[in-house]
Amino acid sequence: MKQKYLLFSMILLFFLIFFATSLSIFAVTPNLELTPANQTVLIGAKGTVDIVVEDVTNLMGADITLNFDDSILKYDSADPGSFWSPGGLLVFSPVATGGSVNINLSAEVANVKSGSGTIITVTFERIASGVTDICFGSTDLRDEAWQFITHTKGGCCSFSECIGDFNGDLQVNFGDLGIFAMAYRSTVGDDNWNPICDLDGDGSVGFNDLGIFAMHYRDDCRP
Ligand SMILES: [Ca+2]
Ligand SMILES: [Ca+2]
Repeated sequence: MKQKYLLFSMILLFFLIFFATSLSIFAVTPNLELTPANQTVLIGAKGTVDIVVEDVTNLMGADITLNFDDSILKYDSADPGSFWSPGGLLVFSPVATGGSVNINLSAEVANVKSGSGTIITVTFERIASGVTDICFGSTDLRDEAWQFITHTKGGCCSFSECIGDFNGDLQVNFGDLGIFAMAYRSTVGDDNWNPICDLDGDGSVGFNDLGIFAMHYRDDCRP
């Protein structure tokens, strides 16, 4: 009897592990990204950031906050992205306060969409010098039944005057290498995490970022 119980428990455990594994393999969690990860925007110029959703099912509403340094960037405008076209949005309401912009949107029932694409584009103007990043604050996605859609989100994106220039002197050299080395192998939340060193915006500072940094090493962006 005891053996039978043990056997039953083992079979149950096997199935639990099997299902948990297969679920994590087949279930794709929707993700939000900011692209491009890095762009060059000089003082007085504007740069546009795409808020991209990946692998979403029946997206109807979104409430997304982006945070930025308002001593360096000024919010300019926001527009619905190509994900929603053809068709329109019932609500599209961007509100900027200090160093953050909140965008609230809702599609018509007939225009609920699935898949991947740009849901919002946001334009900022550079008003001062310095490397600066734009990051997700709170994000809320809703499906056609207005239920919360569980999702992940990528790292920040940054505006530089010179890609690879982390100390803002418009040259990419040894000083920047030191800043990069400090952040190397860090991910969001680590003590040595530094979003400006995440040049591909994937939420960690790694080999790919080193490659991008190496490509720009010795760049001189001074006017
Ligand atoms: Ca520099
Ligand atoms: Ca990275």
